[in-house]
This record gives sequence, C-alpha cells and structure tokens, in this order.
Amino acid sequence: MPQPTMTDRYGALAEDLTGRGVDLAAVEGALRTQRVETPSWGYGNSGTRFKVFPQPGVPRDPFEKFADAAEVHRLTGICPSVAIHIPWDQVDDWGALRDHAAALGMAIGAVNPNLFQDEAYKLGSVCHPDPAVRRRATDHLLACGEIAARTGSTAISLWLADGTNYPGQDSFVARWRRMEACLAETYAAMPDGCRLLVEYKFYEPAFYHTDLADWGMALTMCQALGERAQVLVDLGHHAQGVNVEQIVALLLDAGRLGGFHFNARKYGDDDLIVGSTNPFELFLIYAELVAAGEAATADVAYMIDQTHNIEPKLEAMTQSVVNLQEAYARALLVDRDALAAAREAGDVLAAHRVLTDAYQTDVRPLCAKVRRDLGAADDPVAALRAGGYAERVARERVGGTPASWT
Ligand code: PSV
Ligand code: MN
Repeated sequence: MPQPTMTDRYGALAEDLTGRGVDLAAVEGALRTQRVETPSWGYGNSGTRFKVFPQPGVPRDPFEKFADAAEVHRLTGICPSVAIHIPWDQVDDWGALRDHAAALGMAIGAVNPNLFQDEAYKLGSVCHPDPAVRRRATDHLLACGEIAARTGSTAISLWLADGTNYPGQDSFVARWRRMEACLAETYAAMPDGCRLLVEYKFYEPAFYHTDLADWGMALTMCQALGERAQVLVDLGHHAQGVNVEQIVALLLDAGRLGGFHFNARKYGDDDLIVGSTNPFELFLIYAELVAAGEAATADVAYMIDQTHNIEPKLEAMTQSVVNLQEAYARALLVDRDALAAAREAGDVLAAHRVLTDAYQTDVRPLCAKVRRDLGAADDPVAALRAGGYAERVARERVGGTPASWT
C-alpha cells in the first residue's frame, strides 16, 4: 500500500481540524509569523568542561556564523535573526557585518555582553566588591549598548555569572545594590527602542549563592530599573520540578516577559535540543503565550540558547526550530472556549483533556504546509541532509581557527 504523502496527511488533518471548529486560516497565519532567533555561539565548537569535540566545517568568524544561520532560516522560514555574544563576535566593522547579514536576508539580534570570562571577574562583575572591576563591567555593558545602536539590534541580553561560593564571602544586599547601580547606568544609556533583557540562573558558576538566582530577583531588578527592563526566561535555568509555564504566565501578566532562551534541561544547564526531553512543558509554555494574546506577546524575543556538543550542529539547530514550530502549532489548537467552559464548571479533567487533545494532535503535516507556504522545507532536517550544505562548508572552511567558546 502506498504511504500517504505529507500533502494527503495535511488534507486529512485540515478536514479534522475544520470539523473541530478550528479557524485553520488563522492558525496558519499565526504560524507563518512565528519567529525564532538562533545564537551565534550555537554554530561554533562547544563542549563540557571535560572535553570539546570539534566538528568539521565550523565557522571561523561571525560572517560564517551568519551564513550557517541563514541556512537554518532557509530551511525553516522563521529564523531571520542571530543573537551575538561580545567579545566572541567582536568585529572591526559592524556596518560590514550588518550588510553581510542583510545580504543573506538576516538581521543582528540580541547583543549578549560577556561578564564571565575575564580574570578580573573572579569575585563577580557588576556585584564585585572592587569599584574598579564594576567600572570595567559597566563599561563593557555600555559598549554593548553602542554595538546595539550600530547594528540595529533592539535588545541587550544580560546574564551574570555573579555569586559567591561560601557563606560569609560577601553581603547579599551590598552586592545587590552594586548590581543595581551598574545596571541603572547601563539602562540610562541604552539606545532608543532598546530593551534590557535580564536573565536569571539558580546556580553555576557560583555554588553558594547567585546574585540573580530566579525570576523573582530578576523581576525585582527590572522593576527598579524601568519599563524597558524585562525578564528573560532560559528554560534550562530552573531547579527540577519548577513550573516554568506558570512563571511565563505571571511575567506576561506583569508585562515583564522580555524573552526566552530555549533549550531543554535534564540535569544541569545542559543545553539539550528544546522539546527533546519535555515536549509537553514546551507546549504548555506556548499555550500560556497563546492565552495571553498577541498584544501581550508582541515584544517577546524567542531565542534559542543551545550549543550542541556531540550532535551535528546545523541539524540540531534546525531540529530545535522544528520542535518550536510544532509546540506553537499545538498550542494554537487549544479549544479556548471549551477550556473556559470546563474551568467555569469546575470540571477538572475536562479542562485537562482540552489541553491533551491539542497536544496529541499530529501537527507535522500542518507545519510542513506552513513551511511550504513560506518557501522553506517540508522536512527541514531531511532537506539539510539532502542539500549537502554541511559537507560543502566542511570542504570550504579549511585553515583559520574554528569558533569555540573555550
Ligand atoms: C548561561 O548559562 C547562559 O544561559 C547565558 O545566556 C549565556 O550568555 C549563554 O548561556 C552562553 O554561554
Ligand atoms: Mn541563556
């Protein structure tokens, strides 16, 4: 028996969804406007603190990273921007990088300062007890604001490695006030239209306390800074069992959800492919985004923060984007009227089943159709493999130093 094609499967799904009262045109329209930003550092070599396994064809500079990101965008249709990390992506001529990106149909996304790889930062950066170190850290943040202005970026995406390793090492409150002063200076100097995205993480590299350990601390800091400071939720930065979708819902309600760093977390901040270990959680996060509505989510930055250590990098990035497309598609299928009615009636399991009905829908033919409409690939990972891009760049990128976070 011949297998049904993806187009046949789309036809059957479209009929089923329309029968269930789904406005298919609206769902497809929303999926076409979905955006995901990929990280420049996800294209370079990476590893654990034990070993970096280099891969062939890895970009040697930010220009080649943008070329790889453009391939992911070509295949998926929804990734036209790349987050940069400074100084990893420092270039002499920002105009040249901006033009190169534009020629590829791409743009420069969030500017990520690096306040964790300098000898001076052993005791912290903006929380450091020495004012000279805080000055150095703040100057770097100000320089990142200038890069944002020159590249047309609209976000500075800040993560701090600041914390202490031993009780008594420093004062929580003194460190907090130092951070607030440095970030207030950064905030005041941000270019017009730029936002400060404040990322939290509950541990690592410090292990006794972390200065921005959770969403409550990040939100408190953002409220002290001003409206253009918003919280960034990295899915990997929570303890086991934390209800991330609840955090997302409450930050949206407070008007302070700045963006995401998508990845999956099984143990530490491990940067697994988003949706690979807990696709249901990813769906629930998107369900909260859909529930909050377009106005509440208009400025949310959807960014991947992953570095793939043992799997082929471009395939992993492409698969991640596909997982995000499928999570969003399922969330768009939640029957919101039925959910409201079940909640109103106090029908616990009926409400739950509204979610699981949407989650269990096989949305792959729908996403394939939307990608076709966007001029992208039906099956992006298969198309990447068939197209030979990875083999070509492996042949071409000979000599030079492959990008690496070490
Ligand atoms: C820290 O673990 C983090 O999530 C921050 O976003 C960094 O900028 C990024 O990873 C890359 O190391
Ligand atoms: Mn992150």
